[in-house]
Amino acid sequence: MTSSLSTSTSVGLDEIVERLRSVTVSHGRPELTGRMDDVQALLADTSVQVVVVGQFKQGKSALVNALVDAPVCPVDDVVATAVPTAVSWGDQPSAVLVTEFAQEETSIRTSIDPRQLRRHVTELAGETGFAGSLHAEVRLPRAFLADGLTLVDTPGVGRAQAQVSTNLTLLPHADAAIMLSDATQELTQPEMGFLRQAVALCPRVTCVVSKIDLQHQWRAIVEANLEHLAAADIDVPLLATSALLHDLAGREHDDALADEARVTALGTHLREVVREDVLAERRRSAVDDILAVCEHLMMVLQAELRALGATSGGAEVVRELEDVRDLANQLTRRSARWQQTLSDGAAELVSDIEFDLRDRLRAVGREAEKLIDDCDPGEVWDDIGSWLAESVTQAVSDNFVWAHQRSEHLAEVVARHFSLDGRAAVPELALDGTEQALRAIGGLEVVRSGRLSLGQKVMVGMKGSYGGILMFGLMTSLAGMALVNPLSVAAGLVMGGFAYRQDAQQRLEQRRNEAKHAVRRLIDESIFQVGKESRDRMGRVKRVLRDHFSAIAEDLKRSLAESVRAAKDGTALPTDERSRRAILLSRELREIRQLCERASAFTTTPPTGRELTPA
Ligand SMILES: Nc1nc2c(ncn2[C@@H]2O[C@H](COP(=O)(O)OP(=O)(O)OP(=O)(O)O)[C@@H](O)[C@H]2O)c(=O)[nH]1
Ligand SMILES: [Mg+2]
Repeated sequence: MTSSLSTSTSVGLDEIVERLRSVTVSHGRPELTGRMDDVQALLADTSVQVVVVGQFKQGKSALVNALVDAPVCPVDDVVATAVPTAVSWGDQPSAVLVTEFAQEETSIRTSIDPRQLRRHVTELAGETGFAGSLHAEVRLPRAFLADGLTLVDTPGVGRAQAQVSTNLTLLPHADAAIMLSDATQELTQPEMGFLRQAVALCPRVTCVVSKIDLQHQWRAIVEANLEHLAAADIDVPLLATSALLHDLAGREHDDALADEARVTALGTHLREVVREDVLAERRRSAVDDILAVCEHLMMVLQAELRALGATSGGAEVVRELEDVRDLANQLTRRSARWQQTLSDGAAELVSDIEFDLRDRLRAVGREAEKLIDDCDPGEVWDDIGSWLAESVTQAVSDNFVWAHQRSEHLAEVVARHFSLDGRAAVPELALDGTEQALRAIGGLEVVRSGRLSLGQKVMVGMKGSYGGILMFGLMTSLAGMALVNPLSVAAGLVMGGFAYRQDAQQRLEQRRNEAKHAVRRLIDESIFQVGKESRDRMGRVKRVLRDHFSAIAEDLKRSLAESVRAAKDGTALPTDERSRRAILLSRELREIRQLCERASAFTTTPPTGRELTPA
């Protein structure tokens, strides 16, 4: 067992990884070598994906174009973006349409002419006929993208409810997000709702007030938005831009106008703050892995050193070996508890999520009933239907986001079983779209409009007036008048009107009852369908976590077995070789410790200032 370690103070993280990797090779630990390969790949990855999200027509595509200084994403007053489009660096302009299938690894890639993107990524494309999800990948030779930045233009939220879900599913995989809201008005309720979800799913969200050229008072809008963010306790930077002015400034080579457009400032923020933060986090995660691998290696070295330190052949050797075995068993028991934590945690999670879903949807139901009590549902049933669809979608996606956060928390709790200081990697969890669950919900039943035809109105009135004429006619006939006389006809008219009004009230009540029943049925069905989907989803999350942590448990088991083996080997050595071996191992141990320390120093780099104000 020799090592190629040397002590140098100016060693970079890559070099530490390289050295540690060679130690894992010399120790014959392929699983640890594999982990170091992953760390190398992580450090080599400088790509940073930023998704641009926001409501419909806020200028998302125009902003992406302004940032890359090229008319790549289709911008239009009417025709909307329908397919997420990732724009990244390439030495030649190119575009590919990618269809992915959820249950399969395969995807279909079709090259297209980048100038024809409009035909493929907007509403003009129509349905693809594929069941999978579609996105486009565009490559451009632009300096702004050269160091790995990828901008993803997305369909606007708000036109189709399903879009909320598609955009939400993009967020957990993205490194950062830009949430756009134009300067024509302050952040709206739905925008705040979406922003809250975005912040929960994506670690670096930047708010952008777009189209400031349209609004003289844009600073007031920015101020108001900052207040909304503070009131909602959302701590994200907020910038203001105008893609239009940026474009104009570019064409006229007007630097002052370019400054006013502020798109360059946003670009600088993305590259210098957001990108740096992403890379720093990658470094932190690499350091965590390095420390974990060091721990595994040191465990084996320490076990052998202890065994070597024992007096040869005596009872001390046996005791040392037993100690190492004890330690091994203790650690195995500790890590065995993770399975229990995972299954208990997952069961608790399922019931909490179901409770949360029921709670949210029932609240929507109660609000709908209140609305129905205040109106004639027959007249505004379509409006109630759209309100209900929007509210159910919001409630379900809030529930999905919450479930996602809870699952991530569960992964962290399980991870604590694997290391003394709770440092173990947690897997990335995907957020499933809500559309599957929402699609399964049947529509809202129709409630009659309550409008009567002229014939029906006459019939209702006649029923009342006939009774009136008869009653008064009989009374007046006692006074010697004819059955149908002016008095009895007048009474008939009054009673006819009364009957009509009473009947209308009864029919309104009936419609309200029908409407409330329809709402209750829809809410119950939503709870059932979404609950089913939610249980399936938790099953998937549990499988991902179990596979991930089983692999970590395997590594730990291997290190423990190695420790016992190394201790045995150590005790079996003749006395004269023992001290030589002990010197070698101590040096190796010291060197690994030094690598650990140096690696740890990389996580203490001061964070870059992220506060940016638009003024
Ligand atoms: N005045 C002005 N108009 C802008 C600006 N940015 C975008 N627009 C206009 O706003 C409209 C919508 O712009 P898009 O970039 O297509 O908006 P979007 O958010 O991508 O829209 P969807 O993808 O359909 O949701 C277009 O008519 C643009 O010309 C801007 O900075 N200033
Ligand atoms: Mg667009």
